[in-house]
Amino acid sequence: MKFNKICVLGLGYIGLPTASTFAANRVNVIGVDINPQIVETLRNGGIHIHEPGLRTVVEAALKSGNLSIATKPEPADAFIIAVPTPFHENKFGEYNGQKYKLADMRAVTSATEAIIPVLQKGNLVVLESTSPPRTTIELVAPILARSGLQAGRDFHLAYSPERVLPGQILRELVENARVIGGVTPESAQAGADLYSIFVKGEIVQTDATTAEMVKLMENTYRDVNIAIANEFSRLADKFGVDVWEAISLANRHPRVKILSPGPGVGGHCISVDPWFFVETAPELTPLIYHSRRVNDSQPHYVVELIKRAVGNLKGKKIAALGLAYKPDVDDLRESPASEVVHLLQSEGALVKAWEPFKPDANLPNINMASSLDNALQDADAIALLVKHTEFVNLKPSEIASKTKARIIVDAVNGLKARDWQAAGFQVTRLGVRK
Ligand code: SAJ
Repeated sequence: MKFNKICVLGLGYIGLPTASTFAANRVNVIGVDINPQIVETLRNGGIHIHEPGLRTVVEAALKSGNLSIATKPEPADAFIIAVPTPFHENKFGEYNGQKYKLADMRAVTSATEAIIPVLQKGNLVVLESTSPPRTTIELVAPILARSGLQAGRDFHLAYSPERVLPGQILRELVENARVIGGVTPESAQAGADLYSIFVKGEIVQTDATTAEMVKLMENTYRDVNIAIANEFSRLADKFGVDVWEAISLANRHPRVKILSPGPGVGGHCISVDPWFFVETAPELTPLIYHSRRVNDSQPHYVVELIKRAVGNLKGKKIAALGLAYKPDVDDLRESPASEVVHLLQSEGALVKAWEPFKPDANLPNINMASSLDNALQDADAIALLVKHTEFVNLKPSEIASKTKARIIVDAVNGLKARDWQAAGFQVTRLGVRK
């Protein structure tokens, strides 16, 4: 199949890089977003998300005329839906007394509906949004059928998950293997034709529900593995073992690859996607459910650790280093570090948070420091919550000269305990009680 014009619905972390990458490959792309602010920003040459290299690619795409921004879809050869699938804020499911979160599919529904008036025979529609299994055939196909055209007969329909890592999106978009699941083999082939415009990784074809499940399995696999690493950190603490040493020794086994414990699992993917399995099959997913619970409770565990080091938190001044959801990114969404800060505050601590990747973040109920020095000033204790490279490289003696705090809690294995002890600090580490 040939593609002269593509319409990308949703210009967020996935849609915008995807639209610009197609445009960079000389395809005529209409980028659609229903948020007038996003449309306005992009049309004025701005960009609303932070991702290394993205600004340059978007600017070039707009300047070349290959990318234009609109609020509604236009007729095209292919439509890509890349809108968010968050949770419902106030709606929960329940199974055997256990509450679980529910996917909010309203954005997928309305993006799909927006395609109906412009859908033509022979088109391709691809859903990229992470979705519960069977969404393509049970939600998207019936909505599009309202156009009078039938998926698999009159137009192609496929699901293709994005698998890019925030911070490396532009490179991974091109280099990663791509799974395309069609509602028919012809639909999968049409999807493969589309992505082969820029994908250099392997393109593998399958059916739509398999492709949906693949995406959820990848992130769930990671979540469950992080959960066991977090449990190991608690066990090591109980038994007087250094979990980091134990993990590195266990990982010398040729078939073992234990991940890293930390303050919890954040971001908008791994902490979200496993719930899509729980929601659609709660009776089959006790392991997935409990892994989510373990990871969600890890910020509480870190607060207990800080209490052990500091004592009663009431009135204690704590410098929190890092608020991002993982190292060396500026994304603060669903961040376990922020959760730790909130929990510390709820116990009466006075927290000043320093996030070098977003110093002017405006988060509800978080007191941001203007600099590292500002965070350390007057602090009674320091909590390292994100393993940013610049924190790992901090010089203990320099820090000692900037603060009266002599207690440091390391929740991410970011510090060489011996160096900090030599500089006069009492070091408490996650997963270590020796
Ligand atoms: N984390 C740990 N321990 C680890 C690894 C990660 O506690 O050993 C924590 C991180 O600190 C972070 C969270 O888990 O809070 C998630 O970070 P991540 O780097 O594992 O993943 P994401 O959420 O940035 O991106 C994931 C990726 N999926 C997988 O690696 C299977 C990415 O490829 C997906 O495209 C992305 O989710 C997505 O969009 O679904």
